[in-house]
Parts: sequence; C-alpha cells; structure tokens
Amino acid sequence: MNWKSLVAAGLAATLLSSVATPAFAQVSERTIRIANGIAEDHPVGDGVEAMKACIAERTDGAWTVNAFWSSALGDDLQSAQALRSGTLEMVISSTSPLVAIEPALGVFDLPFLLNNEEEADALLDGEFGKYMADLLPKHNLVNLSYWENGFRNLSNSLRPVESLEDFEGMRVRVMQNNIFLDTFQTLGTNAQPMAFGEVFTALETGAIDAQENPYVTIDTSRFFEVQDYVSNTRHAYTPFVVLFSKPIFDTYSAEEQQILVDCSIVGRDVQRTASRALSSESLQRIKDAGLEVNDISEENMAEIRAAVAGVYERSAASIGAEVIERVNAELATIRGE
Ligand code: KDG
Repeated sequence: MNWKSLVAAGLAATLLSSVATPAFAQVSERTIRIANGIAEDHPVGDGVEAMKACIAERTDGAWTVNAFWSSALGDDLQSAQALRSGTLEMVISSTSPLVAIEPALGVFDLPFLLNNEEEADALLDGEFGKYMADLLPKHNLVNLSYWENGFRNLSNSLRPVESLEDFEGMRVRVMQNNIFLDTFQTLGTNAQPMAFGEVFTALETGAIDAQENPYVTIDTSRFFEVQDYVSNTRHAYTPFVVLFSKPIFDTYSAEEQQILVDCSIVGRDVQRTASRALSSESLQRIKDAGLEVNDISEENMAEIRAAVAGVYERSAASIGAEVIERVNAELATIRGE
C-alpha cells in the first residue's frame, strides 16, 4: 500500500471514529426542572419518564431531570413566565393559558376545530405546528414538541347535558382564555375563568358546578370525586407544548440542544400512546365511580356546533388572519379536501 493510500486509510479511520461518537454526546453537567399542573399519574408522567431515560442515555447521566407535579412550581402561565426570565428550565403546559403571551395560540382553542387524534398529530407535527412553534422564540420560549392533553369533555354536578338548553346558567370553570370564555358564554353558561390548580376545590365547595377536560384529566386529577355527570362533548382538542427557556437553551451547545429536541420527541410518542390507551380506562373508572356518562345525539351536537360557530369570527382578530388561513389550508390538505 503506497503512502497516499495509508494516509487515506488513516483519515477514513479517524473520520469514522469521530462520526461513530459514543452513545452519549460531550455535554456539561446540567439540572432541568420540569413544571406542570397535572398529577404524576397522568400520561404526561409516562412521557416524562421516557424523556428522562433518553436524556440519561444521551448524556451518560450528566444531566439531572426533576419533574414537579400539580402546579407545585406555579400555574402554567406563571411557569412559562419563569422560563422567559431564565429562572426555570421547562414547563409542559396546555397552549390555552399561554395566549396571554402569544395570542395566536388561541387557534387551538377554537371549538370543534379538530375531529380526531390523527388530524391533531398531522397538524401539530407538520408545517403548521412548526409555524406556530416559530412564533415563540421572540417570547424567549422554545417549543421542543407537542404532547397531548386531548379532546375535552364537560363534567358537572347538576344534570346530564344532552342539548344546547342543558348548558343554561351552569357555572362552568374555563381556562383563563377568552376563546373558551366566549364559547361557554355563547352556550349559555356562567363561565368562570380559573387556574387549573384551583378547580378541584372550587368543585368540591360548590363554588362552581362544572369543568371541562379530557377523561384522563377528570380521572387523574380526581374530578370525578366531586362531579356527578360527564357529557361526551369533545368540544376542543388541547395540545401540550413542551416549552424550554430560551435564555437557558441558548447556553446549551448545538449537540445539547439536539438532545433536548430528540428526547422530547421520544417522550411525545410515549405520552400520546399512553394518553390514548388510558382514555378508555379513565372513562370506565369514571363510570365505576357512579357518574352518569352520556353521549349527545348528532342532531343536538349539530345545534351546539352551530351555536358556537360565531366564536371563529369573533376570535379572528386576536388569533391573526394569517394563522386562521394557514390552519384552514393545512386541515383541508390533511382531510384531502
Ligand atoms: O399543566 C397542566 C395544564 O396545562 C392543563 O391541565 C390545563 O387542561 C388544562 C386546564 O383545564 O387548565
């Protein structure tokens, strides 16, 4: 073998050894605190465990990841503000409470926007989800991926809700979000904006009659203990955003930033699977606890949908015309229209 071939072979071996890096990257020691409002046995817990395992492998244990549950570090908006100031690393939050930071996120609160989880995944993991995530860095927030809160259903302590009329006068807690407030006021309820961490006590004391959340939340946050009826309204699909503090993110190397994104996606897939698997179990637990669970007839659901159609026009200014155009175009493509 002549010297040129030897040099080429040596270069190839060096390149291969540098490309075939060990399972873990060259990273600094770091601690990541994760805030969120739900209980640890919610499917977000499954996602967090998977994300932590991924991070442990990719950093060879150099990072410490600690999750704090049930609003222990503050509510969603407070936690997101802490990320913006660089005093907290991560929050897993619904988009809805964060419209105070980025109003365009309200697009996900439009009633009956999505029909099923397949549409939700396609919209969030595609171009539109990236477009929405790109709105956040200017607020000092980085969205690592979208996880699933899910399709929201009404629970209450007064009566089965089987038609538009049944909403009348009900004191329903809604997230601190004008689109949900408009929707439930339009349905005829006495809508009460409230942070998630206050809902159980408000239901327990009778300060409110009702709330609306996915079955897995009604189950894992024990709302079924202080409610009597659940109606399968599926009136909105709420995503979780897995937000990281941009001031802190910017101190990470490109390799470390990639670990955060990659491992949040590992967590996403585990969390969505767990959320969908638990949903039917949660519904059964709600029924086993003695709550009356009802579906709503297609005819009555059509009347409910028609009643809240005006929310779209009233919300367009706050969400933004371009965002509305993009979501409609993306959904048409997803639906093959
Ligand atoms: O931190 C979890 C909350 O973001 C989530 O549960 C919000 O669905 C929500 C609600 O009803 O406030």
